[in-house]
Amino acid sequence: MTFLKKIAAALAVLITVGALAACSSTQPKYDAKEPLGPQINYTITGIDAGAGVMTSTDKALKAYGFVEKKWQLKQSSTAAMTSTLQKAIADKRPIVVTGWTPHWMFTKFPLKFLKDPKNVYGKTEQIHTIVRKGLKQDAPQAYQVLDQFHWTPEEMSSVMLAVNGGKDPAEAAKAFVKKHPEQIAQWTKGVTHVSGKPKLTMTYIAWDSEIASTNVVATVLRQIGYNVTIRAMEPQPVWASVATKAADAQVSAWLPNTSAKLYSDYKNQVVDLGVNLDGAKVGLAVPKYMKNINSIEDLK
Ligand code: PBE
Repeated sequence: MTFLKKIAAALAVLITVGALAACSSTQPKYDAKEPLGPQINYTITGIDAGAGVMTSTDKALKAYGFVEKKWQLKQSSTAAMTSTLQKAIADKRPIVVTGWTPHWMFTKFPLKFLKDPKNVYGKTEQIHTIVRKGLKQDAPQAYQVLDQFHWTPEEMSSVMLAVNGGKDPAEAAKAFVKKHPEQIAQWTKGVTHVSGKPKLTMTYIAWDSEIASTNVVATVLRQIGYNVTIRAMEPQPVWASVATKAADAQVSAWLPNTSAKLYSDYKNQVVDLGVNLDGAKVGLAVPKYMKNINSIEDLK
């Protein structure tokens, strides 16, 4: 018996040690005394290829002379990027990501934007509402709501956080609309209820910010009587759908920088209703514990 007990105890110790070893990461923590590049394989963790922040980061790598210094931008998705970020932060490992606000990554993680002395990403961004030509004549009430839709980064973040917390986007949008009657009154000022359930289509890119804004606007348009369909697609088809009148509106044009290419390709075929959100920002970001990395120049 005692012998068996001893074996059992030894096994327990072995299992515990093994489990601990498996838990603790093999990758080292951020070392402020060493150059950053080799610590992260000269890699910036990015998102999907179609995103404007990826185009801007390619430009930044060139502008700061990092391409020759073997820096590279890794493609993934917002979900993969934020998951990699979360793991790195849990272990205090170094990481550089493509970042933007409004987004819950800045609420959930201790992140900071890197200064951008060459101004590749621009200072701040605005998000514009884009509608199809002829919408004003065909659906004046919807046009007016889309034209009057305007909110703050904090408000958009609150919906994004709810969705990130597991809420269905349509439910999160409904909850927001219910909680902000004065705001909705402004968006629907002078608008009358429409009859006959006219159809309306909005297209969007399945980024957290666009999921939030599109669902909120769709909820308000439904309340005034429209039969609204929302369709997720890639960035280029979102613009093309509004240009060809296959869709009526989209609320996800990040300008003047992030969506610049698509905006210049399509601006003559769509109607720009102007800013729906002010004070968005795009750039490179790192965890705050990387104290001596404060500018893109510091990646050198
Ligand atoms: N984003 C979020 C998008 C716009 C919205 C910053 C990832 C981009 O085009 O980069």
